[in-house]
Amino acid sequence: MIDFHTWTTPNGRKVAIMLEETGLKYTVHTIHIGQGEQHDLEFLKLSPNNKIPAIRDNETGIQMMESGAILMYLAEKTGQFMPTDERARWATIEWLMFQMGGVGPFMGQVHHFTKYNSGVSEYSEERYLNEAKRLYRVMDKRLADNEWLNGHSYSIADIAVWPWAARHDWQTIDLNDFPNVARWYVAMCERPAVQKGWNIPPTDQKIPMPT
Ligand SMILES: N[C@@H](CCC(=O)N[C@@H](CS)C(=O)NCC(=O)O)C(=O)O
Repeated sequence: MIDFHTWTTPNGRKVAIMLEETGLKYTVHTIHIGQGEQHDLEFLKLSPNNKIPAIRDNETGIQMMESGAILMYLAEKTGQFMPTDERARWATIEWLMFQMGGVGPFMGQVHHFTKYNSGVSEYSEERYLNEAKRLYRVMDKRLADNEWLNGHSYSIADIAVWPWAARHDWQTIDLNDFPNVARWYVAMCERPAVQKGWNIPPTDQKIPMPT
């Protein structure tokens, strides 16, 4: 059984989707980040960086923060969503790192400035939205020739990126401008584990669909 500490955000949803996809048994512990619960001392023991998601695997005693590391751990534990072929495995890690170093941090800033603090800093809104658009172009090119980001099969790289693309409405991004991303996005929306993972913890938010 895995203890899963999370909230209704893209980084939390990556792990929720992975847990649903793998069929692992888990218990959800909500950390309401808007109410500062990420700073509770008990949570800090699990996540020294004060951020969700974090897990404790009661089978191995391993506990961990950082969503990318957690996805790799769960992939290794279950032998799922990380190809064993050497090239495909490294391509998966490559695109997972693209998410961790680019998509997450920069799109997170778009949410901060464009969605929540619009009008505070025109420079920041423009800078981060331009970078987000550039990242969507990179993905669109990749997905023009590949069904999945690693060029091989559905993997933790797709699971890591999708929850960020699922905020395209917050980012003022029209997915129709990125038709290959839109095709990939809709294919993922059809997966039951993605739909379930979106709703962990339960939320009244709906998965935004391209119009
Ligand atoms: N690199 C971390 C980022 C985690 C992260 O930014 N989590 C956000 C929610 S999506 C959070 O807990 N924010 C609370 C805070 O910053 O106080 C990961 O991928 O796990």
